[in-house]
Amino acid sequence: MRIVESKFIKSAVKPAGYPSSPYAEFAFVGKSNVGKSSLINTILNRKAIAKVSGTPGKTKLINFFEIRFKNDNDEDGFLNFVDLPGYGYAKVSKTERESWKKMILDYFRNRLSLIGVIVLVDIRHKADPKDMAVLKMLQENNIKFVVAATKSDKIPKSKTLATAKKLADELQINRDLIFPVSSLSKAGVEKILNWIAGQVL
Ligand SMILES: Nc1nc2c(ncn2[C@@H]2O[C@H](COP(=O)(O)OP(=O)(O)O)[C@@H](O)[C@H]2O)c(=O)[nH]1
Ligand SMILES: [Mg+2]
Repeated sequence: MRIVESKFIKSAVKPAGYPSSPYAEFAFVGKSNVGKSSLINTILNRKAIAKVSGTPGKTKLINFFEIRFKNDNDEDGFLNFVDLPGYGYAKVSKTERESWKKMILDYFRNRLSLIGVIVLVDIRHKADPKDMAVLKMLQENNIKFVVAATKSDKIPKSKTLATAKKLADELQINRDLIFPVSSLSKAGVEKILNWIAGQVL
């Protein structure tokens, strides 16, 4: 799969606001600042289609993007990418946490075109119960997922694989479902795109 072009479609909060696009959809979810917007930009070869923020906890909307790609036979195909609002920012109130959870669960349960979710975790951090709660939501709703262990450029290359495996064990997921990635060095980013391609092609 080769990305040809991508464009922002719209932001939404509730299912009524989701775009009525029929394309297979992939969503990116993870804690604020984990690197969701950066990974989307890197996969799409764009500098800032998804807004990268220095201030965590800023994106409170579900952002939809439309992607045109070429498959291996050079035929056109379309996908949607979704940048979901981040979680786990220490300063948010209980009410905000609850509304985040409702927004995400509504999305997981109501978005019929949703094919798979990329869950991002920082490769330097221990398994976080908040990430595990998201993985549980996905498993309970039979949604396919893969975990991108982000910012792999921040740890020595020699430790990347072992760290990712350990993280998979802590998260209680199959070790095949975790990929170390870096939006800075672009390491591993192709693996995420290949996983996406594998779900639709
Ligand atoms: N070193 C490094 N920094 C990253 C990487 N990805 C994102 N960042 C930085 O982490 C911060 C948050 O990134 P962002 O994509 O906005 O995270 P989001 O809140 O999950 O969307 C920004 O300062 C990025 O420059 C990465 O792969 N390596
Ligand atoms: Mg973001």
